[in-house]
Amino acid sequence: MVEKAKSIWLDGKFIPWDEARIHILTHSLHYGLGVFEGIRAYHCTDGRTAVFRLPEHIRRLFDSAHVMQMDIPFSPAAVEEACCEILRVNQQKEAYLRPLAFVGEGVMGLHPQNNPVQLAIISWVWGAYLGDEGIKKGIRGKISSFARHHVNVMMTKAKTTGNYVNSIMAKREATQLGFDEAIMLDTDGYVAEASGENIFVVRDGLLKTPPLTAVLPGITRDSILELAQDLGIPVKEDIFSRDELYLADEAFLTGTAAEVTPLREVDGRAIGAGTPGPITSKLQAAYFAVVKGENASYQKWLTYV
Ligand code: PPE
Repeated sequence: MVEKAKSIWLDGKFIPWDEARIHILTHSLHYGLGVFEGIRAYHCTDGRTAVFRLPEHIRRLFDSAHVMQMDIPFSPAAVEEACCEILRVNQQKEAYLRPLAFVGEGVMGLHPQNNPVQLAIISWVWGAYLGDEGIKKGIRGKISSFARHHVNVMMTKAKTTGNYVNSIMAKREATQLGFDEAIMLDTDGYVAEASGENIFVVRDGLLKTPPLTAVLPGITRDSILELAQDLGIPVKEDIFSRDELYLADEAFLTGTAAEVTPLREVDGRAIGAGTPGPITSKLQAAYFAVVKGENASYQKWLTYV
């Protein structure tokens, strides 16, 4: 259960958590056209609270809305400010923020031209997405029988609510079979991403991640690519196959919720020694130092509340 906070921001107003309700005719509920973000605010080592890469997340929210032809009736600056304000109102030192733009009541059917676009921002406390044990020791992944979206079926650069039906099916399949997470191949058969994370592999010191053609342009992915370059780790954005993943020395998943979670096994094959490898551990430590405000060179990624 999500632990209730005091308020939820809805269409420009703070309302009590339990009163943030919508009508059953809300268009998005029927057809899956909504766009959202997942953002983390961290309790920094110096005691302050900082939102990680807030402008980049809000930009992606507006990009998603643009692709989906939804006009969010607030400016990006106003949404950024509302994200900070909800943390203050809810007195949360650390939280996960969920801006969600959706199509409200009006006409039904597939052409909701004049239905209002509504915007909610929810904040709740969310621990390690793939478990405390998973983030330390690594998780067990399974290649999904469900393919990731084709570029011309769902728009993968948009974080659209309906896209996640595909993720839910994959995640359910993987967990029902006793695995922690689903790893999805694209429609050409190459490794794409996990149900809610981007994926990286390491072999002979080279860090590799699939190109952005048909995966969500992850902000954690982007952060890891920049951190790796700074640490002198060679990186390459390139397609790779399922057996290349099996043969990786190291592999890990990245996402706002999942942060940097090592993969210790895929389809019953140990990845490397079956424990988080040195490059994974180095990048994970670097990521946590940055989000907690411990790295002076990366203050640019923090918005203090
Ligand atoms: N791919 C997918 C499909 C995805 O959902 C996410 C985020 C990413 C990659 C990584 O993106 P980024 O967070 O910008 O690094 N998944 C979000 C949803 C989690 C949920 O269960 O809800 C998240 O991590 O917030």
